[in-house]
Amino acid sequence: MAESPFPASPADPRQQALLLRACRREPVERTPIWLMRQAGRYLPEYRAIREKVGFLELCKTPRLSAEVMIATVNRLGVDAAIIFSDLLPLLEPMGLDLEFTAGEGPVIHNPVREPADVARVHELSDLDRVGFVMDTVAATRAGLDDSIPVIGFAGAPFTLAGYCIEGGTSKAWTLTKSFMYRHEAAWHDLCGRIARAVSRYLVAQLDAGAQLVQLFDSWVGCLGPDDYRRYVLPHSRAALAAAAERAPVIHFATGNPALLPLLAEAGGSVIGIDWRIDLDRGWETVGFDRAVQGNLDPVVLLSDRDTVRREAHAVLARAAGRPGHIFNLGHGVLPGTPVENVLELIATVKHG
Ligand code: 1CP
Repeated sequence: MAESPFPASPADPRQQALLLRACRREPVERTPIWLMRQAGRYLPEYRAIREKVGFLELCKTPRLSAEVMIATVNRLGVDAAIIFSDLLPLLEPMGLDLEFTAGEGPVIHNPVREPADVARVHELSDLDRVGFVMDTVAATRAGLDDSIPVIGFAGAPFTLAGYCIEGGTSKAWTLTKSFMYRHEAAWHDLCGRIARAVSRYLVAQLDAGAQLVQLFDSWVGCLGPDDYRRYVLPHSRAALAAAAERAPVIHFATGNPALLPLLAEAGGSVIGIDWRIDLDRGWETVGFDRAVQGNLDPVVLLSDRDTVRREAHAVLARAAGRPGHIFNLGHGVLPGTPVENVLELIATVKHG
């Protein structure tokens, strides 16, 4: 486990980026930082673009998507660019009818509610219909310095199955969990289809020029460990395996720190930790032989600059200079976050 399967190639300057060295748990001169949802509604420049272009249309216009992330990275001075895209466009070529409605977020007009519905979730053999994502990866890569890795990403099987079944977002994911308990064979069939699609999609993003990928299991924290092991772990493992042979993989979830050792078991060279557990304790359960990412509460960024500095130092103190810490929030930047607090956080992590 301690040995990295992807040794640094000194011939490739991109592999020497700070963030990639941290993924490999090599010594670094300072902790790298990037933020989930670093390009979003809290930025006035982003809101100005969104006044002219719908969200899905923006995702499907690689030149604009790349521009949004490149401008954000340059403005914030973060150490990585995640591609500007979303979890859900992958579901469209699989047969789900997706719309982003103003104010309400994603809606799937033909949700999976009965076991028989799983048959209309297509295997994704051909990635052409999400080719715009690979074009976004390539355009983002082309617009940034070698020192800034480009992160590709996908939703994890549980989280994507959740949107398919609920037909949108949810607080408790009750329809999803009851489908899982009532129709176990159909659940595994659905998650198998999604895991195979995600696996191909992550590899295609690496082929297009991403240096690493992140798997977002944003809502799996509504499960306990036994259910994670039975219903989720095999699918997340299958979704990650092919990408993990090629590049670092960040495996991220929120909501239930008791799942951390199981996330690590499913795979990922870096495990994402949210704020519901202290970073050092979370890291211990993951194993100090694995890199971790996290874990400032995004709500801290709704406070003031002194509090932001204090809380950032608290996270760094818990990381205690061990190799393999990537600074991030425990979840995405919230709309309404003052940009000056985001800049203060980044300056604190970079310069103390
Ligand atoms: O402009 C808008 O109104 C759209 C807001 C927005 C943005 C900026 C959405 C809608 N998605 C995104 C971008 C996005 N989404 C990125 C790009 C990088 C960045 O902004 O820096 C990434 C990585 C995501 C991933 C994503 N989408 C996740 C995983 C991360 C997380 O927050 O857990 C999830 C759950 C989604 C679904 C999604 N996308 C958007 C909405 C409103 C939702 C629903 C969230 C929910 O279910 O409550």
